[in-house]
Amino acid sequence: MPQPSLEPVVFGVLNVTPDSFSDGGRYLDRDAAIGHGRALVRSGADVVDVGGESTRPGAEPVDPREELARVLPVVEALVAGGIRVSIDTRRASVAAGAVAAGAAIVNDVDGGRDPGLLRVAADSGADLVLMHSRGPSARDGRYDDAVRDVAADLRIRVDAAVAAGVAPERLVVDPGIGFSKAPQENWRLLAHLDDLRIDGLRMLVGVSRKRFLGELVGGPAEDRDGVTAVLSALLADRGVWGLRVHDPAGTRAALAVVRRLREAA
Ligand code: PMM
Repeated sequence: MPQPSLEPVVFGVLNVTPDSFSDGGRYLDRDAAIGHGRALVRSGADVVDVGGESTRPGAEPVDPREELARVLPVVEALVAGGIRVSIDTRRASVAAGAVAAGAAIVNDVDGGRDPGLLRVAADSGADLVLMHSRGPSARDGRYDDAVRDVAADLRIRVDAAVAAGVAPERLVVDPGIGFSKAPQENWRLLAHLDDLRIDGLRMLVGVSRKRFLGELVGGPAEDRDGVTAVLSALLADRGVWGLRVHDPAGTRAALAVVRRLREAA
């Protein structure tokens, strides 16, 4: 089997929220958010993933108008600067506004459960990331077998998106690490990504700074960038198409290490 290219698409995380778990409040100011989006690209991101609603367990839902008001000026400014933007939202209206402003990718942590969001993706021709989740908290998931169940859930989401008119080549699946999964379920999913593949669709994985990594290194979420980089590079080595990270430079460096090792083999 040919080796994966080790040139994954790196998504830099930009949360324009007061309450996201690792960077909440830092980029709620518009100029700070735009500046950080540009910095993410300078440090190695191919795409900036802009979100206006925290997905942390227990977070207050945001009115979609407020969510759009947070993200739209940021999307507009980044797109105007030639940056490829993904909009991280569960809401059709937010997806529509961001895509109209030039976002190329809709990243939905609800896996396209809202038919309106699927219509936006179908009509716009934007790429669509369908992330797996049964809810934001680890307690929301009840699995007989996490790998089999997540694969079956994702298949349903993919079929719904295709039925709504989204071309399969525009779809990306994501196992939703940390969403409705206990730590050992996250690790099992990561160890069995090949069993989650659907029809050769691209796969995005986001492990960055997540709580299950906190068991490996103590301290605050920002201290998990090192383990995030190592794990992300290992996932790229297994053929993952996209990596969603807070610290693109660290992941780029880890990818370079794996590449050197391969070349020397
Ligand atoms: N994780 C978060 C938010 N959005 N989107 C995708 N596709 N995959 C993820 O794993 C994912 C996501 C939560 O992390 P954050 O609060 O650091 O943004």
